[in-house]
Amino acid sequence: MTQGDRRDVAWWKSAVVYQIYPRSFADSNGDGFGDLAGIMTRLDYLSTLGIDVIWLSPIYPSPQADNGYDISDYRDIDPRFGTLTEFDALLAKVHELGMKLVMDLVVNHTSDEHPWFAESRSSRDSPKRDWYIWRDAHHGGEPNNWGSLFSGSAWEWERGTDQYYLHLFDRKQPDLNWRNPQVRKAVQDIMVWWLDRGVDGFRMDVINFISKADGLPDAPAIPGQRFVVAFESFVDGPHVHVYLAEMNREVFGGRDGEYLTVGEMPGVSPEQARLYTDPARGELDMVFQFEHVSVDHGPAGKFDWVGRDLVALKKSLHRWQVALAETGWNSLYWNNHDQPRVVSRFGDDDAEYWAASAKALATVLHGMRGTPFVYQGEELAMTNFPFRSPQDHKDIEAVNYYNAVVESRGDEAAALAGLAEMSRDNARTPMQWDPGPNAGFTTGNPWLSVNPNYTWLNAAAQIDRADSVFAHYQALIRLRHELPILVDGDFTPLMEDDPQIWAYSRNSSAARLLVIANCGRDVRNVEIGREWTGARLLLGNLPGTPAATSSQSLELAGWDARIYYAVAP
Ligand code: TEU
Repeated sequence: MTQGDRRDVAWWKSAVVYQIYPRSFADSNGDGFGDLAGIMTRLDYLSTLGIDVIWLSPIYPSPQADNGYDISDYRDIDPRFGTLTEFDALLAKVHELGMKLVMDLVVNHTSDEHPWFAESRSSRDSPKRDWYIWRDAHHGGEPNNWGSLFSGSAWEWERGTDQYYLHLFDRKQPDLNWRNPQVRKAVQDIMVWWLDRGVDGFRMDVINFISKADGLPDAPAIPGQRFVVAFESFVDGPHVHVYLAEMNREVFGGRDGEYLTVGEMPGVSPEQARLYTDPARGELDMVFQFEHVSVDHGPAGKFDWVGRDLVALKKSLHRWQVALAETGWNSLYWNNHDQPRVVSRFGDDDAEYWAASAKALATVLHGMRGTPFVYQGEELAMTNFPFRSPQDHKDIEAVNYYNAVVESRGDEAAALAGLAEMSRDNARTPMQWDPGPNAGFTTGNPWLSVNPNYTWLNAAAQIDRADSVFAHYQALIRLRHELPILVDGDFTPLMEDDPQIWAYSRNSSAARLLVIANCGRDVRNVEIGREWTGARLLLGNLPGTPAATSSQSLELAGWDARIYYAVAP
């Protein structure tokens, strides 16, 4: 098959998804906490941006230990966010505006306050005992050396029944036992319940963690560490493909409709991702891989931040483009509720380059093959928060980490510096709507401080300006819808070892695209080759860029980014 024939009909291949983190998006009732009624008032904004799908981070009843990623009832709405009636109205309005809505499905674990866990912990004979992962003490201590992703041991002792339960995340997030077919059936029933309500699919939280290695073996020891996160024993575990294929069959089999499934998969390899997203296997449509958002992690983990390495970043994303070219499909993302803001992380958030660098990074991501995801505020180039003290951090991961460092008498100043760069709260500060009080997010007291730059960095200042970051995202989304080559063209990396230029081409039987960006402040002259002479500028991010190339070389100003179009040779 030639490229031109490989036209695929899956609707999500030309779609752009927008992630809402409801507690920080829009507050309608002044309690400082975003809600569904608030989202309702902002749907026109999303329509104007042009996105196709909304993904809502969890809105289910939850003790909110991990901001809703600890669910205590999968079939209702947390009163903080609203009611099921409001949800139905929101969904209807989303559909009326021609968009779709995808729910967050968090089923590697539940809250410890979910009735299933209350039942499971009540006795060793409970019919739901085996719904979670219980083990006896080993030599008077934890069953193995597994560490939690949120610091400390992954095991919590339960005095009542003299056993430990496993929690890969916080102790308030016990892991479900997916080996038990009743658990899998219960999850499938939840999914069907939401699909029957009209939702358009699911984003599945850490779904490649659901199958744990036989016997839960110790992780290879790390000197000086009592507990070790045992990735090799739960990432892409022994039965995960079987569970996902079963889920797909049981939930979506025989259903008519246009659905989207995306699995969040820390530690997934391209080879595994190809299996998860091979349409012939019937598991998932796409996955969120983590390689490119780990290139600035140091040997001691994410808070051991080592700064930007553009070549490593490019090579990582390029590797995924190539690996999933023939089979499978990529998601494309810079941001979500767990990642620091991209303009601060990989761009340049000093005033002079703030807008240009945000647009440049958006350009190189949206020019790739895959389904782009935009996280709330990214379309405005919201930045990291100026964290100073330990009290500034609300996130459970940050708090646990800081306490663990203090406890082990580590370097607290270094811990705070790492947290400032990498804390998830960077992404979670309230959405900046306008220059009014609390950025228009709430009339009350916001649950997390608004970034002080909201006075000039806000949606109202950008939506009607042709040169805004918002307008640039609008243009990229429009191109995704209008240009088939962006969806199915081949990908060829260019100048991969250049420490400052990000460039690649896209090719189909009919056309060619050159995506090129100067990811630094210094002006650069770049040889692009004779074949691009006369190519038409489709999109640029700086004023005054000529409408076509006139020679074999380009002069790129600081953070200059362009997309050129030419017919096939
Ligand atoms: O995150 C999974 C995950 O492993 C990381 O991205 C996590 O955020 C952490 O930074 C690891 O260092 C998902 C959710 O997106 C996240 O919000 C939840 O806290 C987590 O699962 C548990 O449900």
